[in-house]
Amino acid sequence: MLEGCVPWPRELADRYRAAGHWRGEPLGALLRAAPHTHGPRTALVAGQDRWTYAELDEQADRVAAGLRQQGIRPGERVVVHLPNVPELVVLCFALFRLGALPVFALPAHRRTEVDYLCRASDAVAYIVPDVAGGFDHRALAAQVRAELPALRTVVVVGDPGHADGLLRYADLTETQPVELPEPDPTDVALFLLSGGTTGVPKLIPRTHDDYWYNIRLSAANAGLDSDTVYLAVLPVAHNYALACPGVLGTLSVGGRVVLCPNGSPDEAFPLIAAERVTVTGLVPPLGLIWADAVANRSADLSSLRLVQVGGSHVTPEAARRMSAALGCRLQQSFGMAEGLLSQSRLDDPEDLLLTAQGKPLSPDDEIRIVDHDDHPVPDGETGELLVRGPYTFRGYYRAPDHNARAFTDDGFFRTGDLARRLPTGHLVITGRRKDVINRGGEKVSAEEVENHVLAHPAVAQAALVAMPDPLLGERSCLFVVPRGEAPRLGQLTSFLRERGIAAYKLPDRLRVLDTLPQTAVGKVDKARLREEATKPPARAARTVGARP
Ligand code: OOB
Repeated sequence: MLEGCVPWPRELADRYRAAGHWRGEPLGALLRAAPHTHGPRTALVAGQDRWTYAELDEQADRVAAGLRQQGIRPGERVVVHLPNVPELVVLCFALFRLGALPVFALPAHRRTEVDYLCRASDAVAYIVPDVAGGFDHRALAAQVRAELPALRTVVVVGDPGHADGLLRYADLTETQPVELPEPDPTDVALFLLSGGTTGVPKLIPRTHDDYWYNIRLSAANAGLDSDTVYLAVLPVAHNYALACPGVLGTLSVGGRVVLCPNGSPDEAFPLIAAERVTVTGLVPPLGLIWADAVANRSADLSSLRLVQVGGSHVTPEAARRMSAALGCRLQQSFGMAEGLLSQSRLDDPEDLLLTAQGKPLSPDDEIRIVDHDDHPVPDGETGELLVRGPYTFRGYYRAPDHNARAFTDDGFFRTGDLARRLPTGHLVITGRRKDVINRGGEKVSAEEVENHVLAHPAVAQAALVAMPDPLLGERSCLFVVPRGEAPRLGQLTSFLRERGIAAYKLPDRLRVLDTLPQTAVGKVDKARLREEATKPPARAARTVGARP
């Protein structure tokens, strides 16, 4: 296995193979199998453009050859930073076939995250759009490249502009396909990013074998088949829309993928009507926006059969509203880039569907729910969710110290999520032990933001916590102890923007205190701060001794 990655122990790997979970097929073949049966069928729709399976397959071969001609070799890492454009799907297969390893950055990521991802993965190439969401990625790419000599190649999808040495994606597609050695299916196929536990996001290696199993399981659980039309609303660079079942799940069964540039009803509803979309995946805030929008316009959503909702907590009431407004079945989806997927079954009774976050997908998902000492809690009680299984990774990339804490001695991953298990095997996710704010599905590592805030000269101490929000579920509240005059929120967010971090990480609210409350052992008392964050500022100021 790639250096810096942790393999499954032999006994477990043998078991997963014997059970037929791991089938020894490289992910590039996921599309290759399809042309025989689905060749002339439409695989991908983006705007006015449509690709058949055969065309997509050929494009992937050409781009694989083109990347190889650029000197990119099997096992090397390529940071892919694209919005929902067809080139992202082609590149995904091109890299799988070449055996080079995509590292998927999220569209919202900016200089700091990209710089970190390139360094942490030792990337040799970086792939960007020209302009996306009003942001010129070419300038960012040129800057990152100048600072990182290991980054040999920058590819621009669209117009490379005038910066030196940026390669046109269109040139890659001109290359004649070449015969390429097949990558080892037991080895790493791609890297996903963790939602963040401590500090910067960690890299999660996923193998061909384990990811394909993830794709197969979730496609089957959502009842996908060649009549499926999947609308990719969330970023395809994220595991949920990529493979749970998402784009790869749909293509694995010969269905059709429709790319949506963003999830607003204005964009999505006409596409649903025009393409007769049957399945999509949303985060809860978007589900609520859609539910409200349906009432106000005459959209034809009658083709929708299943809407997945996941990525952050959904209340039973919100789930009920979405399902009623969208007029189709809901599927709760609790998942993580690290592996485990827990999803509702198509035949779950209504109450379970609304109140539980589904059931783990594989019979070989081993679940433990434990107390602070790693002892299993009594059945039905809440504890931290630990997991081990055929598509749950065994270690973050090049992170042995962190891995020693993130896993038990017998290889169970500590998810940092709090859960209880129902007698039916369904999981109810009740909260979180990890220091993360889940902003409607976008994960913000408190420590990462605090570290940036601490670099501001006016800040002596900083703590970021979640505060409840009716739409997003949570927003972030930053508590600071100033040095001298207190900074304003606008000053801090401008400062953070200048440091080049993704906009969703910017604090939503600022509270200024004289001191941060501490626990008995002298750590910042975040539970107390979370409580304070819910109170009106004046009362909070009195309780924790903030400045007048
Ligand atoms: C998905 O993946 P990530 O890696 O961005 O985030 C994982 C974390 C989980 O550990 C949990 O804290 C939270 O996001 N989460 C949920 C949830 N789904 C994820 N919390 C409550 N309810 C849910 N339904 O977010 C992801 C990956 C694949 C499929 C779906 C979501």
